[in-house]
Amino acid sequence: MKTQVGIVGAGPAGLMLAHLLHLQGIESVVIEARSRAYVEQRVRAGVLEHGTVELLINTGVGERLQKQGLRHEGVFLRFDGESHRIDFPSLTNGKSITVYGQQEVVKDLIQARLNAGGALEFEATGQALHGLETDAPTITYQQNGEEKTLHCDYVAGCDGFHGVCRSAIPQTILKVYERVYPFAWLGILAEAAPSSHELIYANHARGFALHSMRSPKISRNYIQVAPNEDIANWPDERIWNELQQRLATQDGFTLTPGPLIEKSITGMRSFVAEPMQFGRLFLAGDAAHIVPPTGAKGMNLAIKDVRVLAEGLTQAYKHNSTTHLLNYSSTCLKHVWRAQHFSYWMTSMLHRSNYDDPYEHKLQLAQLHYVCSSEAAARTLAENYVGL
Ligand code: RFL
Ligand code: PHB
Repeated sequence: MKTQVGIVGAGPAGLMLAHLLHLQGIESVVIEARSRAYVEQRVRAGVLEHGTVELLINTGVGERLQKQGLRHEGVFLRFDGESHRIDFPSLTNGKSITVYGQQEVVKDLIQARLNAGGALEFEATGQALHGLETDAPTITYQQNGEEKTLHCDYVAGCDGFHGVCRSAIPQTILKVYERVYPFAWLGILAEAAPSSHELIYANHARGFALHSMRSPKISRNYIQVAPNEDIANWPDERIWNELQQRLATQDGFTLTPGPLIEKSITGMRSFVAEPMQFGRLFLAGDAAHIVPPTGAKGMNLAIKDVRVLAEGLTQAYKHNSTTHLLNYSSTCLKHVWRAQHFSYWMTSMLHRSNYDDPYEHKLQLAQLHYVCSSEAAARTLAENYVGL
């Protein structure tokens, strides 16, 4: 098989790249390790930045998003039993965010890909990259018991944090920056009407909690737990009880419970691999960087990367200019590090990293009061949250 761009991974990064390239008349093949059903059901992100929403709409994949997405103009920060609202439009020249599940974005992009007649290979495993320093790289893999080879001009490594592409960059070249946090998130998806019309981020003595949603009938909640926590220790009732305690207010907020659809624990990590390019290989999204989910940045960053990559590839194919492509890594690392800082800052302000450290808690409260009382500080949160 031969194509122009070989894309490894059918997450938001890989699928959006294939879509943007298709709109420019550039051919690609997307190779995905899992099945279509698996990638369409995987519950993950929920918050789309203003620019992500605009891109999806402007490139023709925003129809369901416009019907089903929930436009939010603010979030609540909750601490000391009180809620404080950060208003996005007034602080960011009218911008907002949209709550729409990542798996819905993935479904929309898969549908667009299939409608366009583009190649999308599911259940393809054992990927290996070859000839990245030549102008004719190849990707080998297995599918249906057959050995296959894809010949291409460029390889896009969009295979997430646990993928194989990043390790194709020699250790002598790749520099990794990393922080692992001493806590994890236990997340639930529940058949329960949201108890607030906007997201609530809570700093509580018992640990962080987040109330989010997917639709008027489905809520999505998270609580901070120990990194090595066993999900078996968390029967549904204990989770609801803990959420209620951490989200409680002096004026009696009550959380509506309901049957769980999904429950899982995710570790929290900050990670950047530099450079994001090696020869003809370009890493995008979680394959190159991870942020803790507190700032809701991961998927949005993945989309930003492939926007830059699609532009670089378009310049290379249509205008015979590789300047954009050669600057790919340095261009992306600017937005990557901004999001790294914001995610780290939100995470540090809202979680208990040491329950025996009253000084840490006092500092967090001082920062939260500042964010909720100074317009300059509130704007810093708002403009980063809706996307710079
Ligand atoms: P993905 O989504 O991991 O997709 C990678 C794809 O590659 C496949 N793959 C391979 N395919 C072929 N060969 C191989 N060797 C392969 N190895 C892996 C995988 O099966 C998969 O289909 O990466 P991508 O596209 O870079 O997208 C990144 C986002 O998924 C991620 O950053 C977000 O989910 C992070 N995130 C959030 N981001 C936001 O923007 N807003 C949020 O509100 C938000 N909330 C979250 C989150 C992530 C969370 N978890 C579970 C980590 C909340 C949570 C709890
Ligand atoms: C979600 O709805 O899944 C969600 C919302 C906000 C975050 C992270 C996840 O910061």
